[in-house]
Amino acid sequence: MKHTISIGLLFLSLCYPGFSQASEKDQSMDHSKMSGAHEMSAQAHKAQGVVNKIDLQNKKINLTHGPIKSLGWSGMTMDFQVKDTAILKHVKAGQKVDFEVVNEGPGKYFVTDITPAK
Ligand SMILES: [Cu+2]
Repeated sequence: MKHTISIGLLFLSLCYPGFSQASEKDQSMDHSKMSGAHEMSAQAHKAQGVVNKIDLQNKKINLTHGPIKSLGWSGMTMDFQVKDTAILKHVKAGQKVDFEVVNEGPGKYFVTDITPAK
């Protein structure tokens, strides 16, 4: 009987990573599953990736990025917002890039710097 209960708890914590974190405001984005470290904002996270699409009108860039350890992210393809589209002038779709991400709240990830990979 005791055995059954602990297996059940293990199952819960494996299937619901948020179960023990109790942070509801992070639920708006998939990344909430990967990290509970969203509180430390304004830090620039360095990453590498490939540009898929640049959307100057909507100030967005779609990137396939590698793992970003400091954010607790694994690699994926996603949209990022940019504040200043001037930083996108030096890169184009299909290009390998080095970039920096700043998290300014749940689901708000901005690319603040992006350059062709060396
Ligand atoms: Cu991502």
